[in-house]
Amino acid sequence: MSSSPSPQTPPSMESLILQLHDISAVKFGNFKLKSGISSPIYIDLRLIVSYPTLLSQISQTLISQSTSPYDVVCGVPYTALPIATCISTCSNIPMLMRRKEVKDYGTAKAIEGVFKADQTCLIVEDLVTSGASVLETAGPLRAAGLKVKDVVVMIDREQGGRENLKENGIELHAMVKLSEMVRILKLRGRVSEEMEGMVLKFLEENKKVAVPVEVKVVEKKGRLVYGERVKMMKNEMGKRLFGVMMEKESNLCLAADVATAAELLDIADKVGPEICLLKTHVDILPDFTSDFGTKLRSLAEKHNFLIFEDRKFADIGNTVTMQYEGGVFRILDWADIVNCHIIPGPGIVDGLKLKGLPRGRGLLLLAEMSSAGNLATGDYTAAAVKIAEEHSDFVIGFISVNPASWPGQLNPAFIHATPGVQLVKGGDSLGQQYNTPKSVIADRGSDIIIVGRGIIKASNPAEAAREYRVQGWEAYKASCN
Ligand code: 5BU
Repeated sequence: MSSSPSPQTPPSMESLILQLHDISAVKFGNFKLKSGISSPIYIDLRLIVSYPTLLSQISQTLISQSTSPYDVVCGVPYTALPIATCISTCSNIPMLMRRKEVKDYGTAKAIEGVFKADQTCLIVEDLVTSGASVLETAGPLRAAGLKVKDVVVMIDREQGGRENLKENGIELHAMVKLSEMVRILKLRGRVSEEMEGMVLKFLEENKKVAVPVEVKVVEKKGRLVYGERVKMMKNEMGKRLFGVMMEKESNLCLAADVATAAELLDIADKVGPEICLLKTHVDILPDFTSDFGTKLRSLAEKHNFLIFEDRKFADIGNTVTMQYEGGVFRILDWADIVNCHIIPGPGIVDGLKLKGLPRGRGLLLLAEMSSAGNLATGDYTAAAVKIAEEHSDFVIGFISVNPASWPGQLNPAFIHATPGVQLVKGGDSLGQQYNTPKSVIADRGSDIIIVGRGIIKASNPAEAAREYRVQGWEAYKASCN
């Protein structure tokens, strides 16, 4: 490398660009990009870790960009991590790290480091094409409550990143644009005029690289109201559920885990006015009789709630058709909604849909669970989202715990129902973990609180249910503003 200015003096842009060319971080020729298209220019900024002076100079140049004030910095993994570290140590501003592998934002830590919600985080990136990688980092930072307004980047490839980021409330500050960089290299005799022309033509022809839908994140300004979301729901039962929630101003589901069918019908009648949904475990009722479904349905009609049998189907498609329709319980006849694990793969949804869709039923997928140490995390949760999208005629949403922290934007058509809710945070002796109605609805982005023992063990279950309903609904209204 040529002699460089001291690390304290920001070097000229031209010197930085020439140094990047010297170390072959910028190459010209014919390269096949990850997207499959051929490019006359290739940029590999991973190399800069081997050139500490250059790394430090680049970091200083990035700090000198004028952005909104920030409290913490976070590099987009992996190439920008050392740059962010340099920025942090030079400016004495704390750094955060986003874990790339952790998709289980519900329970595991997606963000490492110390911060407070409402602090502003500056994102640091090496190269921006569409802006998708920046958005993948902005998502979990915002889910953790941080504000993300700016990203500083070494090179802007001018292929739509600036616009895509702007749409998501993030301003791009680039050290240099790709076209400027090539112009400087041509002026300095590093590339021919012909090559400059090829690169400019390539940029012109590839101006807009779209961001995949799943990584678009919008700043959490307030959630869409149920009245808007109901229009996006494809399944009729899902539409009805949104309807009941709005009519009754209730996002409360009672988990009616009582000792007998008689008690269940009794509590359903008492708590009915407060709930949008009543959840059963029909296989725990010793006095189940074949008219149970008819009796429960008449209470559901009387109080305008839907019935959700928490059966958690988990077998192959063919078997679940029989479990859903047949046996002693004949769940299909009386349950508006059932749920299933996705461990067997999408065939389980096909099986349940075969029976349920013609009867106008809906399905919730278990994307997360509330119990400590459960395995419905990360890629499993992501797979549930994918299956739901592919079966949105039948799937109405998810059993989830912290949907606000899932990567990417949530599809507002889907309803999230969350178990593990009590008025105070805590747990039981068998692994259940409780969050409050407010934290579940307002912070974790869920729609429905599922409450069992918080209501059924209360001295006055109807009164307790009213309290849960009011808290849940207030949290929903607050999160819409
Ligand atoms: P509780 O009494 O509020 O802890 O009851 C919770 C209910 O939700 C109970 O019926 C469970 O079977 C159900 N549940 C849950 O607690 N956690 C989960 O992840 C799922 C269901 Br899925």
